Amino acid sequence: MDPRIKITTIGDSGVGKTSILKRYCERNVASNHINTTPTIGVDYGSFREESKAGRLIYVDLFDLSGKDKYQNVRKEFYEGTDIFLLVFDLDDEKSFQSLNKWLKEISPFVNLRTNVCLVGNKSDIESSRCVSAEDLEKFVQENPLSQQYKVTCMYGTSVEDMFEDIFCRWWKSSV
Ligand SMILES: Nc1nc2c(ncn2[C@@H]2O[C@H](COP(=O)(O)OP(=O)(O)O)[C@@H](O)[C@H]2O)c(=O)[nH]1
Ligand SMILES: [Mg+2]
Repeated sequence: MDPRIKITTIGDSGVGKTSILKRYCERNVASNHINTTPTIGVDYGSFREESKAGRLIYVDLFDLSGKDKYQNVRKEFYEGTDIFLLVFDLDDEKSFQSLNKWLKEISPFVNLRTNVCLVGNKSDIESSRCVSAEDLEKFVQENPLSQQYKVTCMYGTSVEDMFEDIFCRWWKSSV
């Protein structure tokens, strides 16, 4: 299998897509604060990962703006995506309600080999969490998702752990 994978982020504006990618790409930087500016159309990153067994993977990462006006721009980048990160904000009900709209938008670009991973971000905000575990479970049951993750960009290693899990699964599926 091609050791190059394309990962594309989708989800409403403000859910933390850029923060997740920055948190991962800058994981060696000791900081609990990440500055992001609203994504204009698309941001792109590329990096190389190596498994403990020495296997390589080259990752092309497309961070797309969730704003309506960039819908046509986004469609130019969906083709050939291996893994979609479908991101919502655990603290923002509206971003959860939008998930179906996002699945519909990417559906022409999803085939049997495509993974769609659901990512609930901002797990650090406990007090006002408005997406219930039941609603989340129901959504997961009703939709063809490969995995689901809960992460926070504020501290800890949840984002790093998520990418590690994604890459491990990829290596396993390509033996
Ligand atoms: N509390 C909290 N805020 C976050 C987290 N991730 C991102 N944010 C904030 O959410 C806002 C939008 O983030 P951004 O990455 O630009 O969202 P995007 O529009 O989806 O790319 C920024 O103010 C971030 O600092 C998180 O895990 N926890
Ligand atoms: Mg962004």
